[in-house]
Amino acid sequence: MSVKRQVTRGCVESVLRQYEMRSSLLDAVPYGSGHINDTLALRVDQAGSPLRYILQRINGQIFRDPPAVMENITRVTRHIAKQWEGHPDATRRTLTIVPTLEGAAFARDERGDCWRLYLFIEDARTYDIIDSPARAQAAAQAFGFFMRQLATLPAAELHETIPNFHNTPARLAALKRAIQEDRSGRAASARAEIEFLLSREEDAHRLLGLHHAGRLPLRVTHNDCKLNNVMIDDATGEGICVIDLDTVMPGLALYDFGDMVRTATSPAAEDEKELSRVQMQLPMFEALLTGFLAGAGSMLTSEEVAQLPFAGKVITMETGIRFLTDFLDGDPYFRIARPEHNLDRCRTQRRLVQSIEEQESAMHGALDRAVGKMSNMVAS
Ligand code: ADP
Ligand code: GN1
Ligand code: MG
Repeated sequence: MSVKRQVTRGCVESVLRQYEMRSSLLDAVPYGSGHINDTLALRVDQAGSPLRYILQRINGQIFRDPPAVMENITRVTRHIAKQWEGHPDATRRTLTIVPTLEGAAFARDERGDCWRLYLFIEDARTYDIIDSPARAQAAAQAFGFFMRQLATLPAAELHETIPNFHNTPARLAALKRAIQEDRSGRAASARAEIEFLLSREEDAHRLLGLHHAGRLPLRVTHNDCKLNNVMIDDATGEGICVIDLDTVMPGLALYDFGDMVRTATSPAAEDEKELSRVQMQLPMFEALLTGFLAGAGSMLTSEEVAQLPFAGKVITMETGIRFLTDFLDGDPYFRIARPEHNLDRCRTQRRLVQSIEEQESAMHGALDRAVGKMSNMVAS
């Protein structure tokens, strides 16, 4: 089981000693709502005025090779930064790693954990729940464009930071193992969720099956396209910067699009207890399609486009499977704030899968409309 460690001021100070602004820290506060790493917003005194940074401790239990993660992030951010060279807003269009005094992309604390420092992207924010189709479209366009910007980065140059990350059949096998072991004696309380997820085995295989049949290409993908991983500009509403780059590695475009469907089409939080609030809203889905197609442009193959309505279902299942596995194993992976947190999260995923299944044909209709809009734009 993983040990969840506290971030102490001493720990932050020992890291900051390795950076140029070491003596000017005003304050450091926990930031964001991620489940894996620890994020802090720092304010430092820069010649009399405060300047913000993001400081993150990489979760070494989950990312077993943090230097490889940072090598990937360095490659990816440099590749994107080159494409923005000369643009007045260049430093808000991709993450900028602040190097240590020795020029490294990360620092280690006395316990050996790795930390990284980024410039703070000001006048923009992330949303855990998106309430307007316009914002969903902006976020999806940013993720689509991100994939297009990385199309020229050779996949072989990237490390696989978590092997089999979006291998849904392997995730299902892990769930079966967890049910069998029932380490925490919790399986009985999750009967309905177990049954629901185990009965969708065929769906779990579809995208990887198409990939193995040569019908879906491997690309450089983000692999964690949660809506709160894109910064939306406060003034323009544009999705300006894709963040949280730990899992950028070779993958399938559909898992990226699917995660947007999972996190942007429902008005409820991922851990909502009132399940009647969880639903796939078609206007949001259509906005995601429009944005993603505009951002990724013509790089998507016709098979990828055809599978867009299915993508949300498979990753919502997969995420439900992961939450449930973690619940059965005693919560070693995802950060929790209450004992049944992972079970609650699994239940929202289950409800969302049902909602998607109820609306499959309407989702195909939305795809036809979005593709039609794109071709009209290209033709005119
Ligand atoms: P996690 O892996 O825990 O989700 P993220 O990298 O997504 O961590 O960061 C958590 C939150 O911190 C984000 O949702 C975002 O609001 C904020 N954040 C991250 N990087 C920056 C940045 N460079 N500038 C401003 N805010 C940021
Ligand atoms: C984790 O770190 P965060 O909150 O962005 C997880 C994703 C899950 C997500 C579910 C490395 O993302 O894969 O989809 O939680 N990241 C990792 O909310 O496992
Ligand atoms: Mg995040």
